[in-house]
Amino acid sequence: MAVERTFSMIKPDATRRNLTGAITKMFEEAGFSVIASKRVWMSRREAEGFYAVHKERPFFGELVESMCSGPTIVQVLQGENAIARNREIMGATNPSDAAEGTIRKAFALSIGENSVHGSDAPETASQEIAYWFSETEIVG
Ligand code: YYY
Ligand code: MG
Repeated sequence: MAVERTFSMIKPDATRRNLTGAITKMFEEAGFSVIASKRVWMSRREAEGFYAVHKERPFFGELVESMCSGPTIVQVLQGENAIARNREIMGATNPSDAAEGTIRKAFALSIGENSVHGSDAPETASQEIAYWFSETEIVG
């Protein structure tokens, strides 16, 4: 299995509750290396651009509102099979469907305030990493 990089974000509902360390620890304990990390309070425009794939969905307005409601931590995680494993560790989008031991099961408040984002495929991982980080900010 190849070493991959994926984009991960700790959302405002989680930074607000001081869960940055607890969530990062769960990724590190699962074997990921945090090879880039910064705290960003995104603008409406940045949030709309980041989630552009969802712009026709009924929840888009609320999603953008919630992503702009406080600081986020954007990170690049590196590890074996990182893209799929990050999704497993996050758990299902809706916390009521999330498995025991996942981040969303432990911390998410609702489907909209579900504490973490992770890329869903190699193409989106590359795009999302490049959306938030320059090459010099990533130290592998
Ligand atoms: O990739 P993931 O975050 O698990 O779910 P997506 O289907 O890509 O949706 C992105 C984001 O939108 C989700 O994390 C919360 C929000 N959302 C929502 O508020 N209500 C929905 N019914 C679906 C998604
Ligand atoms: Mg998604």
